[in-house]
Amino acid sequence: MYLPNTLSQMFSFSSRLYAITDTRISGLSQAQQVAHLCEGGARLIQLREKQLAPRSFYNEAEAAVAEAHKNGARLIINDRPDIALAVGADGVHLGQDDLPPEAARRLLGSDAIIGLSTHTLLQARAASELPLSYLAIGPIFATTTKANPESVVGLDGLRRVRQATGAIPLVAIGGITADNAIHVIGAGADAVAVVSALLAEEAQISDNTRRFLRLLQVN
Ligand code: 3NM
Repeated sequence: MYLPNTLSQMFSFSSRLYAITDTRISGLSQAQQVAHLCEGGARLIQLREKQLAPRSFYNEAEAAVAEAHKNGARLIINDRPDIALAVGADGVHLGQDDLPPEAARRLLGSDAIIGLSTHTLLQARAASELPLSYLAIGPIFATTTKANPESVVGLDGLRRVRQATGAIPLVAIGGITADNAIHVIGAGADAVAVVSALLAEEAQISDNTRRFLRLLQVN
């Protein structure tokens, strides 16, 4: 069964900051990262885990979702709809090679937040037809956080994606810092997804988060 995209499946970015965890960069557990990000005011967080076996990821995700929900934040699981479902997360973020969005939607239901990574105008245009809550485009700028990143999209590329994808909420990712975030929003992103500029120094995670949130209060 193909589920057409509907407005109810879309997602309103009440905050323009979409924080993403990385245990390698932060040196912290998933739940610890979520706690620091929430302390700084983050209310939308993605758990990104590329190394752990599914059982360990499940355990980490269970603790992280409890921490997020205690703080009124929504938690999205990267790559794994099964783990998102099992821990009661708010949704899943899929890559181009993960389960198809239609299948994740069937598993998680119409209220789940489901996002998809895209890296080209063609992929973004195709994604805008799928039952997604948002689509992500990146890398906007060069990044060392992701292994083998695709070609840089740039701000002009982001503008073209914005024009080609209609009303679907658009998240920009890759190389976004406190210095360039406002230009990314100006080029049409509804939110910025950020890893290293939030997490690079453990003692600074909540301050960095506050700084981004202050910067992004654009109307
Ligand atoms: N996905 P940072 S770029 C996880 O292009 C991820 O889809 C990307 O990390 C994509 O904020 C990226 O440290 C890394 O650059 C983002």
